[in-house]
Amino acid sequence: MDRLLRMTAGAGRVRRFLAVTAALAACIRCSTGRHLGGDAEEHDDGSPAVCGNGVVDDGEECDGEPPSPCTTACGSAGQRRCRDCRWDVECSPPDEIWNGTDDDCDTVCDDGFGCCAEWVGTCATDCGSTGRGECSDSCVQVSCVPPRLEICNGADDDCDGRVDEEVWCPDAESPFPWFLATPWASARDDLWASVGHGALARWDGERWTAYCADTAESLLDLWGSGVDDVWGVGSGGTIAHWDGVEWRSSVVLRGTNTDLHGVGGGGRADVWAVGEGGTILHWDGTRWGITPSATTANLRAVRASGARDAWAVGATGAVVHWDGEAWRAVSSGFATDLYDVLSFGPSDAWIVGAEALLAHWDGSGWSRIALDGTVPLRALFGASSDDVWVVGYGTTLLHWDGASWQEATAPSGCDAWYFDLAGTAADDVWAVGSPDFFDPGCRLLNWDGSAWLAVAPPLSVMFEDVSGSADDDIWAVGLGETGGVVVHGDGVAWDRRGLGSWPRGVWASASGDAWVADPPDSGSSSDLWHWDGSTWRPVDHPAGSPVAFWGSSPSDVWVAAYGIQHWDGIAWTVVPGPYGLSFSGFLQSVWGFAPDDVWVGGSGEWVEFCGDCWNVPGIFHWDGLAWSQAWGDWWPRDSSVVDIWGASSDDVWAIKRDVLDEAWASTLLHGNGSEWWPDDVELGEIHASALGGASPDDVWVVGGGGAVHWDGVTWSRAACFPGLYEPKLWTAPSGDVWVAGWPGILHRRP
Ligand SMILES: [Ca+2]
Ligand SMILES: [Ca+2]
Ligand SMILES: [Ca+2]
Ligand SMILES: [Ca+2]
Repeated sequence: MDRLLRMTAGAGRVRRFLAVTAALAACIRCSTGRHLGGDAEEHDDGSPAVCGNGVVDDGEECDGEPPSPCTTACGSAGQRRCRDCRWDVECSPPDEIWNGTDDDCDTVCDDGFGCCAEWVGTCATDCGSTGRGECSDSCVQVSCVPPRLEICNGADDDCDGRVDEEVWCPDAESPFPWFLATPWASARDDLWASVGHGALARWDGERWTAYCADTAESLLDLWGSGVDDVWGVGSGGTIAHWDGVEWRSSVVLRGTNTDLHGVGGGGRADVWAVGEGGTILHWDGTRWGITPSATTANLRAVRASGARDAWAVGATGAVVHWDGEAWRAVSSGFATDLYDVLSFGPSDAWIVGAEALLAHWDGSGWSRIALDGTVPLRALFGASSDDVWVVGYGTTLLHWDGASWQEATAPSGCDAWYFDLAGTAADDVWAVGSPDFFDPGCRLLNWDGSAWLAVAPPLSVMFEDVSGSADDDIWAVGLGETGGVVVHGDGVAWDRRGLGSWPRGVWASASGDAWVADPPDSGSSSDLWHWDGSTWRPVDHPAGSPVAFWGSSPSDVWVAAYGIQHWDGIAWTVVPGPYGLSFSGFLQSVWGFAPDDVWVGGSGEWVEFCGDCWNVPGIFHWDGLAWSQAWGDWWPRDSSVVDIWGASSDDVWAIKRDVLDEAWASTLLHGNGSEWWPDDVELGEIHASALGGASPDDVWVVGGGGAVHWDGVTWSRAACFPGLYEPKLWTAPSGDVWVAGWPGILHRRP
């Protein structure tokens, strides 16, 4: 009953309000002296227009109309009001709402809410790194997710408090990157290149930084639509994506394990990847899917000028074209392998290939450009249809100006072989060439619109060995441009000096006590140098060609040479071989655990027997009194034990390499103190040259083709290992690993 009374009372208030409003309106109208229908008469008799009478008189734009919809300067739905009988000149914006756009035209999207709706992009993480965030709630600020993998930048990217951990980072001592391939640029200060085994290098206009793409596979091509959208493809169907914050490959569903060689596209939601057996995949902005390709040829490259024009080329002259509906085979008439394609539209495309093949598509057929020689042409880049570059094996740099092809000049002294191109404009083109130890600055050139200029820092040292006594006392040796080089790292910086002519081995016995082997084949004044904490001095030793060391203390150091020799703190002496005979094989590796527990490995390159010597490849053990052969490859004798390392005398690993095999096939041997056997780990692509570890369940095997890691249970291939030639390895008790090879040093923090 009470409720009914209240409702009735409420209804009464509404009725009273309406009555008052009507009366007021009537009053206003009355006070103007007007009434409906009287305007025409007033106008006719020349009386002045009256604003507010609801009639649009001469000189008025409006009078009492409701606001009219309009589009604001910032694109939102606004209103124009009738004020003083004139329409607003400006379209008034509405209040801001949470919709992903700026409604009130203050340039800020969804201000007053937690974040801009549907926003996805880069943001600052809690630890100051660049992360990725999204706005999915009107009241919540963006939660900024840090990258999962470290970038080699001296900073903590994943916000776990550790800097550059668990990635292989190029050391500052050695200018990086060492091997450049598959360049792609989004801007003058944003150049990417693959540097092998899942590692990438990025040039920001001032310096290079190493990135990890979370894969052990090398990325064979890169292409992107912008600074925050770059794709890389590689062997085993690998597809990696850069979103502006991090590279990710493990999460990309790709639908193939076929080797992919090329990637290119027309935009962010239109990307093609091509590979073996005519494989073509397409990214539609959401997912990758297989597309019928009209060929079974191995495809090497793909380029698109838009959604309705893409070309893919490959082995034995294979060309297919995408017209927006399907891929269709287009006869090239050439039987040679094609390596790259460039398209400006359905009637303007270029291809290059083996045997100096360069041809143009005019919409109806291919016409070949006559060139001297038979060098393969490798890559194309064009800023516009009258500005096209071609590089090939050799120093060839060709330019099309819309009328003719001309040969361009590399910087004076540069005779690197240029094999790939990238660019962003007519005056910003990159050419990548082969690394050359003696011609280091020429491997990366930039065209500034008028000349090709060398850009890359010089390669510095062909590192041969690395050793240390702690993670703040590391030595590395090698060949520099002007002779032997020894560098010492204190964990912060490297100190570099010349020593010897071409040092091959180094050993840190303790802090302030180190040895360098400089074999006599390089014409050095001494084979062995000793560091006493303040200076290097040559030390006499029995003849031989020392290469590898191990020691338990400054007064117990062994050097593998032409035989094995021992330092007791005072002098070097030859240690007799097994059965009292002398070693004559070339020993390459030595490791031990105590003065009476030492292992050496050697080479069996020589197959002839000698009367009183051991020349088979093998592993020998010293028990304090004599050597015994622990393992030996009696036949064939064409292998070599190139490195030995163990966590303890009953847990020793060794790398046996087939020295006659061009691919340097290697096998990992494992010993338990009484017998040795080959381990199952696949080292085929690794070309293993060194091993080491910090504990029985933390062992690394590295080579020119990457690295594998033993965690005590399984071996796994290391992701993101920048290419190095014939690396050596040293592991600190801390778990820090240094790998030194040609032409640089990698450091992996645990
Ligand atoms: Ca706004
Ligand atoms: Ca808004
Ligand atoms: Ca970290
Ligand atoms: Ca970092």
